[in-house]
Amino acid sequence: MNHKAGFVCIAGKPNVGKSTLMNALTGMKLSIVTPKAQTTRHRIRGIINGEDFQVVFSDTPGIIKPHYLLHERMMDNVRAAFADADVVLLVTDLDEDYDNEELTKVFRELKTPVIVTINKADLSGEDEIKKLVSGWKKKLNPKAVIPVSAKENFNVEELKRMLVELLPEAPPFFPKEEVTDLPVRFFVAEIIREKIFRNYQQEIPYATEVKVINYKEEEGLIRISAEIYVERKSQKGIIIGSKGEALKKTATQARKDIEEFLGKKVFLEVFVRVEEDWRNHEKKLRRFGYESTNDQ
Ligand SMILES: Nc1nc2c(ncn2[C@@H]2O[C@H](COP(=O)(O)OP(=O)(O)OP(=O)(O)O)[C@@H](O)[C@H]2O)c(=O)[nH]1
Ligand SMILES: [Mg+2]
Repeated sequence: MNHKAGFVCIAGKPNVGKSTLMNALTGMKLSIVTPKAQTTRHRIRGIINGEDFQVVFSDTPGIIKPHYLLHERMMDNVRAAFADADVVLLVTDLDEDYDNEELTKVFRELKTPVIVTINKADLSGEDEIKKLVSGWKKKLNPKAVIPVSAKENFNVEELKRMLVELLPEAPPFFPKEEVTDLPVRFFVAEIIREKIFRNYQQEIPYATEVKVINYKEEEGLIRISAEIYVERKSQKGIIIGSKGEALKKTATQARKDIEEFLGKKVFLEVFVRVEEDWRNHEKKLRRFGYESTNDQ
């Protein structure tokens, strides 16, 4: 039997629903989703298998102009995902202007086949979708333009079939029981970061990083310690909140989701620390898992 396998890079502007789509395509919740832009900072792989196929999806950070070294590292992660992609899935939403030359230039210059998805179709009428479909066809001449709703699971199966079709014949790249290549600790830290993005406003989520410092399986319980890093002392106060209530709420929400993710009872403790200027600090970024592509 012929076996298809390959890499699909999910890319586009921030907040268009790339992570929601990755979760819908894989049927897992590997990527965190929030209403705020720039939620995803890493390349997150999600792997799905059939008897005769394997698709390795990469969810990536939204494409932006870098203002911090952190942003440059995020864009390095996007480039790395482009580099090994067999198919690029450009995720757009209804607000997106297909005349955005800056974005379309990136995708036009790719040698890899591109599929354009118009996400959030649940929020739109047929006429608007038709206009967007023909606009993207003219602009990028992609393999296909397909309206989807990642949230409502509309056209997601069709998109998956289309992607498998475009993959080359190859044996699987990862063992068939693996669903990602990232460690459990990464996903635990991401779940905590999701709650921070949802609970705090303005600069706070963007100035925050999370790292799991201890992870220990005990009988019937997983004991986890994590550190939340902010850039300034004043931000630490905001994260903790009056009488520690804000942090308690965040930690409780995170613990519940981590329990669901791991399928086990979890004891979670979180500490808040100040790491001055971490977003622009080479070594601190490396410690948080952001490698420069020049390092590889
Ligand atoms: N109505 C609707 N909302 C959606 C859909 N897909 C995603 N969203 C919402 O759009 C927002 C952003 O979703 P994400 O999946 O985090 O977007 P992203 O492109 O990964 O964002 P970044 O990681 O910040 O670049 C969230 O509030 C989602 O619930 C959809 O199909 N329909
Ligand atoms: Mg995302």
